[in-house]
Amino acid sequence: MSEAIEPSGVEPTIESSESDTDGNEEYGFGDLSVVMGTYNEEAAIGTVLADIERITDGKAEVVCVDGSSDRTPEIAREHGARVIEQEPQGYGVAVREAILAPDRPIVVTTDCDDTYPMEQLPKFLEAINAGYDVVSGDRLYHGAETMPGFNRLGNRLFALGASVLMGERVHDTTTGMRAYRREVVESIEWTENTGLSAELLIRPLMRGYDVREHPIDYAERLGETKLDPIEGGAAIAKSIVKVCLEERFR
Ligand SMILES: Nc1nc2c(ncn2[C@@H]2O[C@H](COP(=O)(O)OP(=O)(O)OP(=O)(O)O)[C@@H](O)[C@H]2O)c(=O)[nH]1
Ligand SMILES: [Mg+2]
Repeated sequence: MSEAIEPSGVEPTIESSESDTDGNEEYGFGDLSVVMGTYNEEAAIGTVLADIERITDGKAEVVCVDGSSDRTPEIAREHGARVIEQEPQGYGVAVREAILAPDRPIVVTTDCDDTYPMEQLPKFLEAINAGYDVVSGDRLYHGAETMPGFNRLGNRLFALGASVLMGERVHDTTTGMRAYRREVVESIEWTENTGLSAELLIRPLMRGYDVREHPIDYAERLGETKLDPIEGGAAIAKSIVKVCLEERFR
């Protein structure tokens, strides 16, 4: 599934949605909400939000579900982001709230650690405009050399295991950067916490939504990780098995 997206020849429109000649809706950056969980990310948040602003010409809405005790929420507000305060309860609790908060038709998730390339937002939007329901950033396609080796191996194994259980090859189940049509995130009940990222790929795929993996670069993290690799890895493995079985016998 992981191939570069065919250039459609149509640049995403910057303004909000317009109909093309076939009557299909063509989304622009004004239709986009970029959402993230933020937990003590003051080393990265300024860069991440400035990148989103620059790439989308200030048109994308940004939503941060924040559990920080540092200056992260102040910096987010200075950049015009909407900040939803939440006690820190883990990645998935924050990101579930973040994906369900916006009213805009396209929701993009990212981490607030400067690892994901916001330069790829136009390509993600282009793939949605080409008809995909979910566009998933595949970090492993280009090697993800900046990812800690243990995490890289774990992420490859998660993708392999999920592929076997789903009967469909996927390459990166745990990526934090994806675009979703809002109806996808609203029509499914999300149950996982650390494993939410895998769940957000597996359930739509197993329900027949059009999902596309799009290769992305992955940069070294700014600031401290919020994930314990062993404990987090075990939780993700458990989520993958549980979610695949639930979807298979649904
Ligand atoms: N609000 C909130 N955000 C969280 C929580 N846990 C993690 N996050 C955020 O979720 C995102 C993902 O966490 P990361 O620490 O980047 O986890 P990771 O991507 O698996 O690991 P590395 O990027 O390699 O450190 C980051 O933006 C965190 O700030 C939480 O309990 N509450
Ligand atoms: Mg991260």
